[in-house]
Amino acid sequence: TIDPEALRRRAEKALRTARDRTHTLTTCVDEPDLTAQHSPLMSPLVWDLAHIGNQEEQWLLRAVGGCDALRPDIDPLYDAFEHPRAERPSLPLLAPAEARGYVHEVRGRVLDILERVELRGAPLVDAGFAFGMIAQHEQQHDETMLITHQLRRGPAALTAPPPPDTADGAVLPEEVLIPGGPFTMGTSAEPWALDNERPAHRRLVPAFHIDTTPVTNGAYQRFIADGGYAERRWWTAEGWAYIREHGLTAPLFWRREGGQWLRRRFGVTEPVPPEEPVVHVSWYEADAYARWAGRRLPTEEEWEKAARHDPDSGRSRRYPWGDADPTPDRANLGQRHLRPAPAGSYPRGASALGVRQLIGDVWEWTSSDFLPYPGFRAFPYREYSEVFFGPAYKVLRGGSFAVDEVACRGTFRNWDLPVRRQIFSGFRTARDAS
Ligand code: AVJ
Ligand code: FE
Repeated sequence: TIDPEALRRRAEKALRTARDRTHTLTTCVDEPDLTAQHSPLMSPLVWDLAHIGNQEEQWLLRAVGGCDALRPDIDPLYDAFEHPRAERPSLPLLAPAEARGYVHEVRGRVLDILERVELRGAPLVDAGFAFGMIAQHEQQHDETMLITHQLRRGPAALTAPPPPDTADGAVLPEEVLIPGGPFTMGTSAEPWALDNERPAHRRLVPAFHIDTTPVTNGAYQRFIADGGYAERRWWTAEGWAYIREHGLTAPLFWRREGGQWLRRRFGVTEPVPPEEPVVHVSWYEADAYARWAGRRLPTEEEWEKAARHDPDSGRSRRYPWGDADPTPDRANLGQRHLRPAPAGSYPRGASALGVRQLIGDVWEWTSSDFLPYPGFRAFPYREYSEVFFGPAYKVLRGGSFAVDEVACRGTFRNWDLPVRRQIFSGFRTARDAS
């Protein structure tokens, strides 16, 4: 058990870190850019802003604090299930100044509640869960807003230094053998783990090989140059239909000019760097690449075993490197750098068996459908995970440069439709050991 004062400070810091990022993402463009819809796939930035405040109001002021609703009238506007993203610009949304005032008002009251509520007992407050959940929710929308920024046309609004050079000069093997046997998947101990990560359970995973690093732009270019997008045999039936219908020939934001690949990233066009992990590919493209390479995507349990299993102790760690929280020398997280680091970076973030960059850089597609673990219980609301379980959604693991550490760990599960590629999605490949 953690000292209640330390828990309060941790919750306060997580909320503050999220709000600082939200502030940057919603003040770096002018009013018309906040209320515009930059892509039918995304909400206007000002919707995300007020939705962040509305979720915080519902869970921390009303559910935890027992307060009356501050703005019950706006609940339906910011309910993600009532209005699909494409519809949101036509709603009577709060204007930017009103939205800012609203989230500020909610936060002030939340900090008062955090000082007086006992962070023990009922599952919603135990170990500060609801505060952690809301910090994660805001950070997830900060990633969503960064995607909106990437889709936005026009000059750069955000800048960040490139990732530090952490390469250790080691000659890395292409792949790492993960021995067969049981391991513990999921968690019952991590206090702020969300419902879909629970409970911890044993899984038998046969031996397999997994790429030491995510697949790079250079490797992906060889797939393109080899006619990967033109050859039916690498693709599933759905994947082939999808790339044909949309005329896809490269990752999103790439363009061929003068014999080289260029891409637009946060308002700047640059040559595609061959050593960086590929990003903005759909599950269909990741799956086709793996087949072309004579390999396959890892399953979700293979990914988690590679990331957490310590063969010496037999236990599962919180992160590849151990149980300590992420640090800037171990993983590229938190929008500190607005790009993935070159493949092979972050030796200090390697797993027990030497797999690198499992946490941060790019989300990694797995072959698995998004399904509940044995013993799953929806908490605290069915709409977080449960309504998405089934074959429509594929699981992504490991977080990206755009995810904050509060919403990223060895057990964290993300999911999306296999057609999606505006997200910061990459992948690595695997093969059976037999
Ligand atoms: C877990 C990233 C799929 O953004 O749709 C945000 C997170 N849930 N608000 C999403 C979420 C409710 C969710 N993902
Ligand atoms: Fe949300």
